[in-house]
Amino acid sequence: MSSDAGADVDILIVGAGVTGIYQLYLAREAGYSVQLVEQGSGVGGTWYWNRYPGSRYDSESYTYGYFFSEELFKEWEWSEHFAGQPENERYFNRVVDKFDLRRLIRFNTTVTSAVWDETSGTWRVTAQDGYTARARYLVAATGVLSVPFYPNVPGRESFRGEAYHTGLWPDAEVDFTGKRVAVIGTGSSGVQVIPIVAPVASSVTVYQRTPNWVTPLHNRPITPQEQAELKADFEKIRDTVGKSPSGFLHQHSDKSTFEDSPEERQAFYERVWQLGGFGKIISNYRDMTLNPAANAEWSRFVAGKIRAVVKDPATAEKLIPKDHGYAGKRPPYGTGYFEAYNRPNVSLVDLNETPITAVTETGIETAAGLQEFDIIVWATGFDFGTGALRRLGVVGRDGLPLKDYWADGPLTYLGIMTHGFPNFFFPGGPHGAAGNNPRYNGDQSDFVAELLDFAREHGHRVIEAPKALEVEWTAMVNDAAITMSPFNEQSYFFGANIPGKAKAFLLNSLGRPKLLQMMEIAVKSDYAGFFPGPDGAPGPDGAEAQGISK
Ligand code: N01
Repeated sequence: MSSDAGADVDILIVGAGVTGIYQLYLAREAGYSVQLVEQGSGVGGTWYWNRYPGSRYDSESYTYGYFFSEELFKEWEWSEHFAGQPENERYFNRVVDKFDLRRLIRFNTTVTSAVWDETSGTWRVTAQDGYTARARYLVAATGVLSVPFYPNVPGRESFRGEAYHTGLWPDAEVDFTGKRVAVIGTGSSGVQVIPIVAPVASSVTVYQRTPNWVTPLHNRPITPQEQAELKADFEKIRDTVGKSPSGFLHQHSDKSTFEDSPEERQAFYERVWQLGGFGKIISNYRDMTLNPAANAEWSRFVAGKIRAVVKDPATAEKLIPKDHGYAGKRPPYGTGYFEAYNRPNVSLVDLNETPITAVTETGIETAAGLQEFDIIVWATGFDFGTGALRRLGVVGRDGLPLKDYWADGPLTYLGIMTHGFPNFFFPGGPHGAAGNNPRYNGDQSDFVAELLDFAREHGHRVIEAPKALEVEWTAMVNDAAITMSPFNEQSYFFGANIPGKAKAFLLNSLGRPKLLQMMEIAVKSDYAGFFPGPDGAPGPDGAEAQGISK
């Protein structure tokens, strides 16, 4: 189907990451005219931009990739249980080529504004290079971890050596051999980069403000037998991750911490310790994240593991978190991370003792003096959740900018739509996921695709989330942030890492079952309330029509 009068394309998608590529596939399959615009020169999103050494999945590779094509699942052989960035980027390239999607993608296109035009019922999208397009539907698949954050350190720009942010890593190889390297930040990115750089650099100095609960990823190659089993189990794997609350294959435990004796607990913890990646949360005692005493037990166990690895007791103590229990922030999964601190060329600077005062032309200055470097790695994170959407220049009904509507935090319906911004969708955005992201984001893309099909079939040209449903979902998300979420308010999930950012919860701790249940209610009600009248008047009250209390 070609686009209707007044629009260049039916659907314009922004972002060629895991979500945007899937939405593009769905749109093309459904016969819409569709274009995807991407800021980078290649596909992969996170796996295009985060090409720092050590960058890899911490979801099992085969649960992160797509399930829409059995052929793709069976033909693509991941080399490792947690594949590295180059392989992940190759995978997304393979997907767009296999399904002939590349010709629908316009690269090097940085969207600067997207303005809703009430008269034509279209979005007018403009990019930095002068590109413009009119689209009936706009899908911002811009990701939650896509706007790198640099702290405002005096003199940052004056450094004359090489400086890189993990989230904006160059394509050309960075040679660390024999170099004096500073790594600032000890989140998942810093934890991955440090052990890779340490063996080749002349020195690595880690600037740590807050330690994290790092546990082993337990990555390893996928054996030929495992490859055969993965292929044979396609349907089982697809159905398990499709139904799992977290989107992983890890089994949930139905036991609570103190049902076991201390000895049984120790044995249980040792078994959980051996699980890959997020198994340490999902398959742990079911009360581990929410019962403070249970959380303290597991955290103590992990602290013991850290002390057993790090030879210098003072360094070990600095590496053990004291301000939050396990999963109070998003825990990194590492390979050889704590071991790196046993190397004579790796040192730790505790920024609580000696804060950074400036970056100079030659290095980093703290209260303890200046240390000179050849390379500074900024592993300082992202403007999570709303960062990309608030920078996209989205202006909705009555000229209202999205960044103003969300000034106090995002207001969303299912983390997919926001009232006052018709025909605008952001699967994979804030309030959506809390687990294996591609699975949640895929649910949201499916929801968008089905909603568009319904609108097309029934002749609706304007789709808008009813205000009442947005209020309902946002309140549920915010309540669950207090009652169901393990995350500490200092976590970036509350926007706490960005100076001046409104403190608001940016994830969805209600879990996937709730998300799916709410989607089903909307579908069964024939999307009651989603289709405003021809004059822009709101549709019927969606919450009432869907039987949801306000
Ligand atoms: O970022 P982060 P990240 N002075 O925000 C420190 C995903 N991911 O890029 O904790 C000094 O976690 C900050 O300190 P503090 C994953 O979801 C996945 O590492 O704010 N330090 C912290 O140590 C992950 O959670 C993988 O006190 C400053 C660090 O910088 C998310 O991306 C791999 C500072 C930032 O840590 C983000 O991870 C990588 C300052 N002014 C990333 N400001 C996988 O394994 C900040 N910091 C799949």
